[in-house]
Amino acid sequence: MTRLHNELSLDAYWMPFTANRAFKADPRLLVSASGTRYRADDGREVLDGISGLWCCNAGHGHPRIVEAIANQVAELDYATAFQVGHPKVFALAERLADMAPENIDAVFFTNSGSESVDTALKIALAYHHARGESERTRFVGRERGYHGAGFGGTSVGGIGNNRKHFGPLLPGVLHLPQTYDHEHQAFSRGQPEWGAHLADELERIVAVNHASTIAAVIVEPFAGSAGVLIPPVGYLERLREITAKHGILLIFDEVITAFGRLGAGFAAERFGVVPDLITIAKGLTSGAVPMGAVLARGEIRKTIIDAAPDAIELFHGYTYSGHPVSAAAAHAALDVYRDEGLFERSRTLEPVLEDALHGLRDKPHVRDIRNLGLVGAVELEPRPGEPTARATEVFVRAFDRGILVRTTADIIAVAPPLIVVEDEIATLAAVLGDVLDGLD
Ligand code: PXG
Ligand code: PLP
Repeated sequence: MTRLHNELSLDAYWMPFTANRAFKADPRLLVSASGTRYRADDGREVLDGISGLWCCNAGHGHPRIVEAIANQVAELDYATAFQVGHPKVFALAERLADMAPENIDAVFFTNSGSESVDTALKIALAYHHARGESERTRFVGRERGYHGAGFGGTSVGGIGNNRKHFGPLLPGVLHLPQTYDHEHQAFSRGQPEWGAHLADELERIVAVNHASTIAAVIVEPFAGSAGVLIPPVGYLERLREITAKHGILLIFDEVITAFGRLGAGFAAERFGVVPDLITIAKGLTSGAVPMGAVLARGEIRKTIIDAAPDAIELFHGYTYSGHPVSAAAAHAALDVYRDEGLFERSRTLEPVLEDALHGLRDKPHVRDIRNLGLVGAVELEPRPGEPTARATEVFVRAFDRGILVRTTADIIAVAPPLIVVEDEIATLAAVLGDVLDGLD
């Protein structure tokens, strides 16, 4: 069959987070999708093992989401959010406030996770400023954290490759140690028992820098991009205690963890730990159109608004904040999550995915397997002298065998749509197992 890319110039497109030369030498094109499956340009079906990119939680092309988008673009394609509004976005904010943990009831819309993170960092600074503590300007991120590609998110992020070419970034940023430890955590099912004490490093950071200089701590409830690092039992609780004690805001970056990935609306709910700010994107619209948001404690917004003269209180926003088409898509995605019970489904499938992945334990090169909710990772021993090569080979071979996964370093991540069925989870694990069997 003629593959589309033989007739298509691939030259002009500068691909994001991609090895452009390798891709263009051996391109992979997806041309359509429905449910849990993509179709590639050679006609093959590809099972989506990573929900697009951790975002298509309701699967692809859900008729209710498609219809909502089509109707909305015809009815009201765009309305500025600056000094004007439209009804759906107000209703969406109410819905998100109702879903969010108690006291988190102010919603600021963005278009992506990166914008949500930069927005949350700016809100944290504005909040302290409004309280007369404008010397609180430092942010604390975490090693191996990913918080998007903006300058703020890159600064608090903790993945060296993402930072190394971009100069000094935001001043004053500090990083907590990462929470993964092979010796103490390998092959944990669910949250590892070991590692809560790593949160105490925040006390050391506070002691050295003084709480009065620190605006906020930002962490992913589990680190996604860096390879599925699950928080140790008690770790997030301890971060919450220490931040509260020192008047430091706690931001949960829930761009991946919200909307059912952990079997609940938010990781905050699953872990029973309530931060001050939550960043979301991805699953908010099930990935169908871009949208993100920051959810804030009402008191944070009130403080900023009350401190301002009777004019614009927060000088921040985006042309497409609260875009009508995105708002319509988000309403439809939330309807689907509710009506199809997808968060509960994620909880039900959690042990199925756990058993399937841990069944790969004795395959060649496997160094660790970990999981929580409907997400898991298989970490491989790197090939000597060729880090990342093994996992990259798994990615390519799995794709050729009709499975889309995500790899980072030598870690294979899986996070299927919440509509996945047990047979598909079995297929996913079986194909990965075969691919590992055939690997040098
Ligand atoms: N925060 C977190 C926790 C994320 O996972 C972002 C922010 C940025 O969102 P946008 O929508 O601006 O991309 C993300 C995005 C990977 C991978 O390697 C993960 C993401 C993006 C790209 C690749 O798994 N997550
Ligand atoms: N650059 C220019 C020249 C602009 O006029 C704008 C918005 O008006 C932006 C950047 C920001 O774009 P957005 O609001 O879509 O983030």
